[in-house]
Amino acid sequence: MRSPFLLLLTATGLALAVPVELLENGDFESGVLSPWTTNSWTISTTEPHWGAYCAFVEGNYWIRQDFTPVDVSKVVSVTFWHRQPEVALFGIEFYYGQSDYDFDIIHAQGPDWSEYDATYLLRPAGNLEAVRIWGYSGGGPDPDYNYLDDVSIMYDEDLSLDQATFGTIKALFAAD
Ligand SMILES: [Ca+2]
Repeated sequence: MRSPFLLLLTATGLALAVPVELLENGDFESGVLSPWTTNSWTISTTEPHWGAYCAFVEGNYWIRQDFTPVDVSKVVSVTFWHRQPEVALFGIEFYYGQSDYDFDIIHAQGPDWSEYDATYLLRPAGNLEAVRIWGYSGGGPDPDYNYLDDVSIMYDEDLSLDQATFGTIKALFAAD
């Protein structure tokens, strides 16, 4: 679906800004965790959201990916798929420096795979350099299982956050 639209934009001679994926192996389809780092998560083949692999942990442990720092105002989306059978909560952290980070709690949406959009948790300014996602412990009598798949951070060096909305598309059509 993407190609015809991009070709159309190219044909009109407009500047072409294509968001790029900042994370590597966000779908875990390499079959190993690298370049993710962790203190307990493992690769799992149990009902991944997509493909053959996802990441899994039991308990309150983290999985993290570092990348070359980018202007956070040009990050257009942070999304991931998460499955937590016990439907409790989990944590997410965004790093803007080695020890400069924000921690937020996200409540699980349901026992099955759910897509989460964490874009709203980003700061308006700064250099984003890592994301870290936590499991949890407690919350009920069942095992504290967490599954993670299809983690994505999209970055567009040509667009600011407010421009990188559907308003940009509308403006393009209005220009005709
Ligand atoms: Ca996968």
